[in-house]
This record gives sequence, C-alpha cells and structure tokens, in this order.
Amino acid sequence: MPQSNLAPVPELYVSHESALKLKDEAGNLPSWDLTPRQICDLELLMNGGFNPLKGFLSEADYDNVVENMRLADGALWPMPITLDVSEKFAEGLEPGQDIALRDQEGVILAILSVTDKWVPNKAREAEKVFGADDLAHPAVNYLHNVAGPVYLGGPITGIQQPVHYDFKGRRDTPNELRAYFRKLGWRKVVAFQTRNPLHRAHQELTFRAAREAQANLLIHPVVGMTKPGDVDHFTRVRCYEAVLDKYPQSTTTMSLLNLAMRMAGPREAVWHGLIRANHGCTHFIVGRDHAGPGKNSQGQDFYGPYDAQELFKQHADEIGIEMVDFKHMVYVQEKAQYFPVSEVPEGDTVLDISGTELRRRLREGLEIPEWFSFPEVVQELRRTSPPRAKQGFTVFFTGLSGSGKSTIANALMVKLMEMGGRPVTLLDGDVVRKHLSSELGFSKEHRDINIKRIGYVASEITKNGGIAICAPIAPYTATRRAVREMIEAYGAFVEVHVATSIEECEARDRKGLYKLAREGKIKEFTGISDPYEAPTAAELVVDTKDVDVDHCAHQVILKLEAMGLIKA
Ligand code: PPS
Repeated sequence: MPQSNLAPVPELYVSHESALKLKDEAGNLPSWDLTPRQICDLELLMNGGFNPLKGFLSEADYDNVVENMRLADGALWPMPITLDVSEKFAEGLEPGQDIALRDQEGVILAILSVTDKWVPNKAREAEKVFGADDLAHPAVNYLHNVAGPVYLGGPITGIQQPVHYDFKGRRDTPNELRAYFRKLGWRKVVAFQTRNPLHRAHQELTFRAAREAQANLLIHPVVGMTKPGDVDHFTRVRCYEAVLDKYPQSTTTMSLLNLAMRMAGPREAVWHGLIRANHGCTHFIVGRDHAGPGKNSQGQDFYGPYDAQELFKQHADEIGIEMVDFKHMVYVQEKAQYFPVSEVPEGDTVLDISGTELRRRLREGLEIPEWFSFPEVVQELRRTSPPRAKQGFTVFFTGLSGSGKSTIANALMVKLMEMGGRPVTLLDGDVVRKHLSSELGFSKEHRDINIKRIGYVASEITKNGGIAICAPIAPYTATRRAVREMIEAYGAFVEVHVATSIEECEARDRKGLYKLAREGKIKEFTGISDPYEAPTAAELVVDTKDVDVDHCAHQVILKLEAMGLIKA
C-alpha cells in the first residue's frame, strides 16, 4: 500500500523580490495574451501540478509525448502541454528570446524563455493523443479550430499565480494540499476527479473507494475547462458544498482544481493520476468511461468504457498512485442501495438515470427522484437550469445572401413578440455590419470576427433569458460551431439552414449584388467567388423556393415548440 510522501513538489515561481524586478523588466518584452486554456495550463505548470514539466513542451518532448506518452528523457507524460500562438506573433520570434505571458487583463504571470518554435502536425497529434482526427472530439475541434498554428516551447519563470475571485478558500496548490494532509496526518488519500454535480451514486462510490483503500477522501473537481455544455462550475461548486455536508468532516475534504480537461479518456486518466500524485494523493478513482468525450462522428464511443482503467493499470507504478477502479454504480430498488453494476443481486430491479435523461428532466421540469440525488443538489440545478420554456435561446439562421434569412427572421421576431414572455432581439447580418462590425470586410478572418461578435451578443442575450435571432450568412462550419458552443453554455442553439439554392438566390438578386459579383466588381462574394459550407446537422432546414415567408417562419415556431422552448 502506498503511503504519501508529503515533501513539497518543485514550483516554478521565483521569490517575491525577483518577481517584482522581473515584472518590471518584462514590460519591454514581446508579450502573449494567454487564452483561457493556456492560463489553466500555466497555473498547473507553475504550482507543480504538472511536475516534472518545467515549462511548455519543447519540440523533442512534444514529439515523444505524442508518439509514446513520454518526455524526451523517458518520463511518463501523456498530454502535450504546448503554447499555441498565431503565425503573426510567431513570425518575429526566435529561439533564445524571452516573452512575457499575460492574463486576459494584461497582468504578467510568467516569462517564457523560448527554446523551440515549430509548426505541429495537428492531424498526427489528434490521431495519437485523442485516438482519431475527428472534429466530434472537443479537443480535436479545439486543436484544429481554436488553437493557433505555431507552438512555442521552453522553460517558464513564474511571477505570480493567475488571480481567482471565486471560491478562493477552496483552491489549493499541490503544496498547500500536501501541507494540509501532513498537518492532519492523512497518510493515505484517495482523490475523486469530477466535472459533474455529485449525486448519490457518486457519494456511494467515493465512500466505498475510501473504505477499500482505507484512506481519507479528497473530492477534487475540475473548475478550469471541462466539456462544452457541462454544468458551469459556479453551480457545481454550490452543489458540491451541499453534498460535502453529508460526508464525515474528519475524513473528507474538497479542493478545486483549475485544470483544462481535454476529454482524452485513457491518456487523460493517466494525466489525472500524475496530477493527483503531485497533489499528495496516494490513490485515484477511475470509473467507467473516465474523461470520455461522448460519441464520434459515426455515433460510436471514442473509447471503450474501461480503456482508461486498463491504461492506468499498465502505468500505475510510474504514476506513483494506486488506482481504485470502479464499475458503473446503479441503484437496486429492493435493497434501497447502490451497487456496482457487476454486483447487483440476481433478479433485483436496477434503477438508473443517465446524464442525458437527467438533463431532459431538468429541461422539462420533471421529477428527479430522491434515490437519485439530494434535494439540495436538485434545487441548485433547477435554479440554474430552469425548464426550457423559461430559458433564453438563440435561433441562428444561416444561408446565402438573398436566401430569405432576414425576411424569415423578421417574421419570426414578430410572431415571438406577439406571443410575449421573453424579450426578442434580432441580429440581422446587414444591421450587425452597420452597428457592430462596420470596419470589417469579407475575408475569412473578418467574417469569422463578425460571426463571433454576433455569437457573443447572442450568448449574453441567451444567458439573460432572452431570445436572440441571428441572420448572417455565416459560411464556415467551424465558426458556427464555436458560436453554438458559446450559446449552449446558457441555453438552446437552434440552427436553421435557409437552403435556398444559389441559382434561386442569383435569379432573385434582390440587392443586385450577384450581378456585380459575376462582373468581378464585388470580390469574395459568397457562393460565387467565396465558399459556403452548408450545415450537415442543422436543427431545421427550410427552402424558400415556392414557399411563402409566413410558412417558413411557422416551421421555425413549430420546431421551437417541439424543442420545448415555447409553449403553444
Ligand atoms: S458573413 O459572411 O456572415 O460575415 O456575412 P454577413 O455579415 O451576413 O453579411 C452579408 C451581407 O453583406 C452583403 N455583402 C456580401 N455578402 C457576401 N459576400 C460578400 N462579398 C458581400 N459583400 C456584401 C450582402 O448583402 C449580405 O446580406 P444578406 O442579407 O445575406 O443578403
């Protein structure tokens, strides 16, 4: 049985005096504004959570991590921790240079001494690290559509921790947790990783794990970045606080981990184990489908349900932490008790509510039984996820110029206003370009900025319980997906493809723009000299040929009703 070695892990911070001096000098360095994910990575690099890493991976380390799950020196490390930047930023940089890494307010957090600069093979990275170059995987989508094209590597000099204003008392560095365990004499600690609210099954599982390992329990939820669409961390932490009261105080504690998850299943489990070992834990719970990303584009699971346990087992010694493996827990009605699915007494009735079913019940305001969760947790979830008919949502029309988006969007707005209940805002393509994006043209870069602005405004409206109707061309799949992710964090995103053909749009040519585009007088014109990537999985497809506007708008209303977003 492992016992914890609670000596401190190495951190990358310099002393307070040196930090002040460095900060002063760093003002003149080229500086990179870190993305939210990079801030999470940097925090764990600096505080020793990613020990033995000393900075963002060099090219040699990256290659070996991608291919063999190991750093160039052979140490086990399954996840590429890289600093991705834009081509423009990378252009002026050479290895040997220092750069200042700033948070989103411009505060300098660290200096990166650049040793390596390279253009990664992202398809290879996706295949090897995530198992498939499939955009249905959130981290693969991030890799191709969010991460910059150039990677920088090199050691980090830590100046200060990223600032958190929320739940300060629940955030601990690896060394703070080690000190806490040492103080309480906790020699064996089993960590439970989670990105979901805790329900009764989780509580039972963690109790059993602690009992099995004869260890104390650390509930160690991720509050950095999780899977798009997850319950936000504010809600989750309030839920955790409520559940924590049900654990014996002297044996259990909770700490929040500012990790940016990748949903990489087996590799992620190994990574999570290494991180928990750095936090002073001796045991780690790996359950069914650990850090699973859901279905691939063929509708199949990316990883087998127990692949993560298998890979962890193979490397447990090197990880330095013992795995406590768990099967899926289900409720057995006759016994009024939870059991691992493989230990259910024969003939007994198994009750289970999947994550999807729980979300449906919350969405539709249906009952969530006491055997499944705690009333405090359900109440908290209901507060932040009211039934769909009370939530904000976005209807996002996309289609060629002249396809009829604006006309249908206007009709829809009027119909929704007639129904009343929620404020309605129309973000029409032309109107947005006049008020929000007047400086932008029609290059891919500018179109993307334009759509992301629309997405941002729509997400704010959705978050605050309103209805946003957007009607831009939005020709690129990846950008539409980014907008969907922004909005689905707060409410439904209903993509409506106005699929009027290019021939029909051109024949109508309501604004005379197609003629000018054919004559070459308008460049980069969608459908003529610029691409339009038609959606493949829109919630609704309408074609305006031979159909009147009123009918199209009514189709949208019917769809909204079917999705439970409005009541007839
Ligand atoms: S995008 O791609 O989503 O940013 O475009 P959007 O903001 O919706 O703007 C489209 C309207 O601008 C007019 N217009 C052009 N469209 C496409 N390509 C080029 N080059 C172009 N130049 C001007 C056009 O009238 C579009 O309006 P709609 O309402 O779609 O017809």
